[in-house]
Amino acid sequence: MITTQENSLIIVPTGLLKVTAITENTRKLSTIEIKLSLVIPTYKESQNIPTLIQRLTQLLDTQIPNAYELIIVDDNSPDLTWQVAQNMTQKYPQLRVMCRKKERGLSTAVVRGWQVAKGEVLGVIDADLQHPLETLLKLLAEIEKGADLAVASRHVGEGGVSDWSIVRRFLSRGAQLLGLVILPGVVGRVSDPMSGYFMVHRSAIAGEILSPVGYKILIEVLCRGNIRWVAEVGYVFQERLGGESKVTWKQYIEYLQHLLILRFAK
Ligand SMILES: Nc1nc2c(ncn2[C@@H]2O[C@H](COP(=O)(O)OP(=O)(O)O)[C@@H](O)[C@H]2O)c(=O)[nH]1
Ligand SMILES: [Mg+2]
Repeated sequence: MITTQENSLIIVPTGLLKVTAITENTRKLSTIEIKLSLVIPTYKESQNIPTLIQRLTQLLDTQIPNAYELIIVDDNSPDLTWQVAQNMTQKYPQLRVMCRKKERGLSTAVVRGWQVAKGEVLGVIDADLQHPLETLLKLLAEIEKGADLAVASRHVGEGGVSDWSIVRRFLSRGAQLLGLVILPGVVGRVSDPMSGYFMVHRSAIAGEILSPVGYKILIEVLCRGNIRWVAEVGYVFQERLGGESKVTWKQYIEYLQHLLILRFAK
């Protein structure tokens, strides 16, 4: 049985992972202009959603009131993350929720979210509060200055990681190095190609068929998008608020696969 609550979820786009341009017609038809569409991919993040949404809206309401939307794309999490989010939509009308049942994976979730987005600026942020929210304003400022892509980086300026083990630091840098060897012209354009925290101008990816594998949506955007100007903003990667990381060895294998697919696509 489909409940009314499920009915008000966003319909999941199907077919190619392609973001469309905003036409003059759609612009004229929409009553309010959305500047920023921020996608939050989730899997088993129910503990973090209330704090995340409350803090995000508090921040964005002071800066760009009524000009943003938050799009949760959940992969039918067994802890009912989508439902926790859906229950908040009355209080937070700028919050929209998608629950995917047929597709899985972080990167495709992000693109599916962008496909239903209304904004000119498309962003992504983790749900676990590891990405400091204030950085959003700096990223948006870079896009407004004219950047096609603004990446939050752990390796520029004040950036860093809070208290990562040696093993985790090694794996992260190793993955970056591997990327530099396989796809130097793409991975070498940013100091933190592993970042999952960035904004891209819709026009830079509109019409491109994206086919990301695994976790690293930024590499897909850098490679297939029409990115001329890249800006970077330093940030310190925080500890998770609640729940746990979904990263396993599978994501490292998928990363390698993704790099190779892009290498031969070029
Ligand atoms: N929709 C969706 N989201 C995911 C998936 N895997 C991870 N996420 C979300 O992506 C973000 C980053 O994942 P996380 O496990 O915290 O990665 P880490 O920060 O690198 O340890 C979080 O908001 C996760 O809930 C997935 O398969 N599908
Ligand atoms: Mg995380």
